[in-house]
Amino acid sequence: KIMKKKFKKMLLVECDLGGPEAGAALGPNALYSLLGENAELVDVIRCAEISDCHNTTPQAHNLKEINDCLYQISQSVSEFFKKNQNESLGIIAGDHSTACGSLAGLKTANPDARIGVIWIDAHADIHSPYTTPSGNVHGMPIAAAVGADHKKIAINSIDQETHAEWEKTKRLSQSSFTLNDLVYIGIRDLEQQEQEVLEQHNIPHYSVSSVSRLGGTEVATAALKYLEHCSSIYVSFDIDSLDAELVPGTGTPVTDGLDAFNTMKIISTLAASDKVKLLEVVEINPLLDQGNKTTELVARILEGVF
Ligand code: 4U7
Ligand code: MN
Ligand code: MN
Ligand code: MN
Repeated sequence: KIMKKKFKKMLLVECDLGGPEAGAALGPNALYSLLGENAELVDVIRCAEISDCHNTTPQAHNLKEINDCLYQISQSVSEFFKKNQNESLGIIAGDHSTACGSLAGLKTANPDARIGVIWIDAHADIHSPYTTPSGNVHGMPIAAAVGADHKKIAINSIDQETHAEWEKTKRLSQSSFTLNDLVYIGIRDLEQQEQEVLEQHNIPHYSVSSVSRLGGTEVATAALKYLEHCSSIYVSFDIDSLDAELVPGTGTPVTDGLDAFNTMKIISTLAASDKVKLLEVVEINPLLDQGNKTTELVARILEGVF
């Protein structure tokens, strides 16, 4: 059976500065090495190592170095889309903090595009330094991408350096989309502040139980329909959307997650849409894995598209 894979061209982003521990920076290479020889490497971006960071930003750990990485990602992604107008790009990244850089790149290449976002995750990733309980930037990429602060519902006060770096993050992130053009799939571990933002903006969400009830194909089709008015679509696949038992090799596993079959259906249905230009896979941590269990499962889920 000869099948042309949609996301044949790949960008690797080796970063683990946004998560609670080191190791996610090794995820991209681990997954890439399981893909067939059809995969074509566009670029590899290496973030600073955790041990080299001074971490002077307590409400957003390592944000200075993460900003350097976001800049490089944005450059690389926009260059790709400027050169390859009608093509699609697959990204394998480390922790999820880098996703706003990918979105910024897509936006920069096509400033007039209305970008829709499908976020498959156990988490909503919509914290800002003002609301984060952990200071981990992988919980903040959506807030960064839309330029939101949630100051009114703050639980943290921000020191000067965190403030300055966060302003830079938002600037780099370009306000690449708006919360009217966001759909979540699989979220189930949210803080109250995140819940409030979701309610306030009426952001639609397909729960794990709705995925089991309706099936992955139906849910993906409904998500695409919701974003009908968008001209291009970005998909973020955080592997912790899958059930914790299936993915021991991730930093923030959550029980009662998606099953592999429906997740594969979701991904392949989304990939079949011409509007889906960018699919990003994140949060594999080989140092936490049982053997190669997590990476192998993710490779199987992505088999038809990567
Ligand atoms: B991921 C968390 F508090 N919300 O902000 C936080 F539960 O990219 C988790 O989705 C964030 O894996 C998880 O630290 C970020 C926590
Ligand atoms: Mn997550
Ligand atoms: Mn995430
Ligand atoms: Mn995680």
